[in-house]
Amino acid sequence: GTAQIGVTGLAVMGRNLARNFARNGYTVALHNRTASRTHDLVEQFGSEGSFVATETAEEFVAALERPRRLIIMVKAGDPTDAVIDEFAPLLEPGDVIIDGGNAHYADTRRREAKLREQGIHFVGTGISGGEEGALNGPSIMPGGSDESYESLGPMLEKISAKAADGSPCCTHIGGDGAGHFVKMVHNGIEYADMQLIAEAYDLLRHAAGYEPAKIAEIFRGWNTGRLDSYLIEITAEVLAHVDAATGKPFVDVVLDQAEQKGTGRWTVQIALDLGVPVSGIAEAVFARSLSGHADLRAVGAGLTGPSPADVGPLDAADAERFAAQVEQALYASKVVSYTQGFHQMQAAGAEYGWALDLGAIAGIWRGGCIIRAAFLDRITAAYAKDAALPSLLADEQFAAEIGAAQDAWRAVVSTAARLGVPVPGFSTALAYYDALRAPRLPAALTQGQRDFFGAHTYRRVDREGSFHTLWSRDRSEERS
Ligand code: NBP
Repeated sequence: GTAQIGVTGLAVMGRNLARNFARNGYTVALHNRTASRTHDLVEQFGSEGSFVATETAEEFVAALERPRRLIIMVKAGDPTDAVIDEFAPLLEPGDVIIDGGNAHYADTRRREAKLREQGIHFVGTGISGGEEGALNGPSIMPGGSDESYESLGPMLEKISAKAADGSPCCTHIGGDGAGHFVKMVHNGIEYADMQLIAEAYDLLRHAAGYEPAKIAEIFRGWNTGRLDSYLIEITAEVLAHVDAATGKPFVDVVLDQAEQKGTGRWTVQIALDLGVPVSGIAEAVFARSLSGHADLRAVGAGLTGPSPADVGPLDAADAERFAAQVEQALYASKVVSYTQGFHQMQAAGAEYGWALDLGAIAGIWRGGCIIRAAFLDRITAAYAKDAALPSLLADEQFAAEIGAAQDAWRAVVSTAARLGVPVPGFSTALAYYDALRAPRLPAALTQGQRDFFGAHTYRRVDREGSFHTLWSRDRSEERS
């Protein structure tokens, strides 16, 4: 065969990825369960580069140069296993299967282990950026063996997005499921970012009393500063949009029930298993879930409490001051949610033996993906200064920035509480920050309660060992 790469699964993502490879000068073998998709691609886009259309699995494998590299871009889950089972028997040791779908990292670990027995490299690869990114340059997060990256890496780097400094948004993440794990956390952080932006909007709308068009302007202003990011940019676009049918702001005609596909939920589920507090991501997932419970919200409509309408909008000067405070609260909360997401990756690296380069991971999110942002350079810089940074909040610059933002952050959270505007993201981030700062936590009391009802024991601040108090007897203490 002559094709340097093959793509099987030619729906939107696979088709665009195949075109991206071809536009970058690679010969691309094409395959899809339903052959018409393959022929459609060649008919419509054949002139963009060199394609080899194939119909059967045997033809597809035969079209590939050795070692063979084939990308699976089918629906995640059972279809991925079905395709692996179809192709694996046709492959030889040294060949590389890349799964570019949104697989759960545990599935990737299982598939990698199984194919490794056959000498086949299985590279679970996170790909972010949707169909646009797949065509013009996504952020790419490949896991799998070091050896597989040697032959595959340069091709993936070539088709990836490029950051402002020209570096590719692709790096070898780590062994087996590391790529899909990191892609999952990326999505979790995306949920948190979106929730924080939504809360900022809600406060500007209801506490400051601004209209969506004005808020769009404010976001455009923020987008020239430290919050410069794709999500802030598109938020301004959405807020400025007017519904053609009604002439109302678009955001006012959309049903306020957010949906989700599940990667945010995975991030939180796994964080619970790893024992990592990712409260910002969790609140974002819960906020979407709560929004969808129309029944509960109907109950809530009858509950008493303050509302911004009782207070009325702020006067112009106060509204402007408040908007500046919201920017600070948003930035500080964002730093906290990235801190939590990076903690989760660090913990997973230790759990699964992945040597994750957290600075490089921030680096490849600078282009192509949904959370691309100027801010990521700062994270890369923090890890460049100290690769073993225990937390992003241990970085002097982040700590100083949050320190400077905190008065405004506290003012915003208390204003929200006073007016009855829900800000789960802002307030959980602040609670995390304050919990880390606290010289003593009430966890001591929790331990006492656990010992009381379940003899779960506790440790003391002044002596080594585990202790139990004989609560139902004379309340003397024994070593356990
Ligand atoms: P879909 O997720 O809609 O999957 C459609 C493709 O899967 C078609 O090629 C279909 O073949 C194939 N397929 C199915 Br379904 N069952 C199969 C089976 N049993 N055997 C062989 N092929 C099977 O496509 P997509 O939206 O392009 O996404 C592809 C992957 O990329 C997914 O894992 C997705 O989660 C991931 N992803 C998507 C995005 C995005 O923005 N859409 C972003 C990043 C990653 P057919 O044509 O014969 O039905």
